[in-house]
Amino acid sequence: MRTLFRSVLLLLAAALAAPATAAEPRSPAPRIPVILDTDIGDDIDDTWALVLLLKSPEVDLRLVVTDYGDSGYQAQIVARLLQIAGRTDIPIARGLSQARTDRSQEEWIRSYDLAKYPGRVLPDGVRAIVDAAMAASEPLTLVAIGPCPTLAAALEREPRIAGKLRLAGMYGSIHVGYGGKPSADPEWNVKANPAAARALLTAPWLDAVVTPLDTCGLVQLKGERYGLIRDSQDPLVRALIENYRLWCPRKDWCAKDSEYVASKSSTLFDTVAVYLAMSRDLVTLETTGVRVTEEGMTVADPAARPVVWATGWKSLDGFEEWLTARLMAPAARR
Ligand SMILES: [Ca+2]
Repeated sequence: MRTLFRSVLLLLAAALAAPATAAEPRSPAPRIPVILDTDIGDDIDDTWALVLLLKSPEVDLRLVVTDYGDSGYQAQIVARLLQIAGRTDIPIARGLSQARTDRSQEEWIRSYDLAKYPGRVLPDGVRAIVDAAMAASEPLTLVAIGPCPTLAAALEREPRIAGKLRLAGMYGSIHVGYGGKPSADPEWNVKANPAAARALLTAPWLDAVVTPLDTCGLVQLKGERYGLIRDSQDPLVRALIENYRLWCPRKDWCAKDSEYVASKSSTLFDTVAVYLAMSRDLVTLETTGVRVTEEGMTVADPAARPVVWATGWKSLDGFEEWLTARLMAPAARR
């Protein structure tokens, strides 16, 4: 009963967090047009981030670009999730395929035939990014949550896209490393492809806000909040948890703990970039340029182009509550 009561409270919270369109039918809040660039199919947090985008009424998801993976495998995961969400209107673009062997969500798409997907799957992710940015009559928000060779190639092919896009990304480590360690680490998205991260973090975007490990590395749902997500009957959230259950045994640290998936999420790094596309209310910010080293460090450099870094939480608890409420809410409209 307590759980039911809490579900009702969370749904109420989600409703209150939504734009006030019901009260103001003549002037609905404009939605934020978003391009997602994701290395989905490796760490499971990208799947959480995509579901979060699909659950966010503020967002108008215009394009999903797969990056830094086997783009066919990645497109299958995105396609199946969009189909479950009833959002096959959102085009998928295949990024530059990398020779990567990580296919830890493969079981989930093993019998899924991408050729039968009713939506559009564009073969050239670089072109799709350039075309979407240059054709837009308003600034788009680029949610970038993985190593980004496809994005870097798009910037090289058409540098003017930077002037059309706002960046909300998950990159680097400023003061805090993995697991809250009080010194910076080479963060995966940067370390995997430092040249691409350097291109991304120094491009002249309209606006750039990034969650480094300092904030995103601390997000993990546990206890009652996680229990609500784990037990949700919502088709999209069920697909998310199904993916998580299949993914966990493919990661040694998760596989060795038989209670892990039953009791908590993994670290949900990428969900914070999705949040930053909509709001900065729950974080504290620092503005600095960074130098990206070959080892994948992001070192403050006042001479570099400034980026806004979400280096602290005003309320991590508030974020985790918001995230839970969002995932428990019905999927956003088209
Ligand atoms: Ca990612």
